[in-house]
Amino acid sequence: MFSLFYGFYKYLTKKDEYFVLILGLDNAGKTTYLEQAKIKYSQNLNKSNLHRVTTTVGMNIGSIIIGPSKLNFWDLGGQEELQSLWDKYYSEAHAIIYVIDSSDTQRLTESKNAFKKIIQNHLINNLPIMILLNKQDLKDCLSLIQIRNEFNSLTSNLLINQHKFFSISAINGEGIKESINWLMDQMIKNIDLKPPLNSQ
Ligand code: G3D
Repeated sequence: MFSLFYGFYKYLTKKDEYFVLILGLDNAGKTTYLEQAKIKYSQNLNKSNLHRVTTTVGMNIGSIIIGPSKLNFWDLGGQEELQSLWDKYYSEAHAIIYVIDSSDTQRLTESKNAFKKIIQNHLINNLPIMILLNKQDLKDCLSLIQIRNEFNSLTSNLLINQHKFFSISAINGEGIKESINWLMDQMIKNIDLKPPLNSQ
């Protein structure tokens, strides 16, 4: 009898696991985005966690549950010497989030170059790519249209439905749910090419 109930319990709690990389230059707001996502999708975390965010050095890991799916985020360090490690994670990933600091016009070219390297790698072919224009709360930040135009020469090589730009403010939590919902939908649509792992 116990094994019957245990089997049923296991069936109910089984999750489809997806792995999502959060990439972008250091200071773009990757860790803040991850912390906000955890807050938005969990009742146990509160905003005070945001004050403890420090720039990503190495890797931060976090996960959220959305219905029958578990999204595991790998927030990788964006410093130049750490960017060479990003491609080690591509084969495991189901999607990529690329975070840009919209207020940092001086580093936009550097960010474009880092993004170019990502999309040139064949391992990310067919993966959904979400480009987050962060820090939209700051005055004088670049708009979605301005950054999209800047990145157009690169994103024109991607399939239309494969990528999307979102204006967000990770610190205020604006755009977090909309962006994650889009990513979730894309990963589900992509299930034949990149199936999730099943786990407990
Ligand atoms: P990283 O993980 O990409 O390196 P962090 O970046 O998440 O550590 O963020 C770097 C800095 O940007 C942090 O400030 C953080 O509070 C700030 N930040 C992140 N998102 C936003 C945003 O949407 N708006 C604004 N105004 N700031 C943001 P500090 O001062 O701690 O370095």
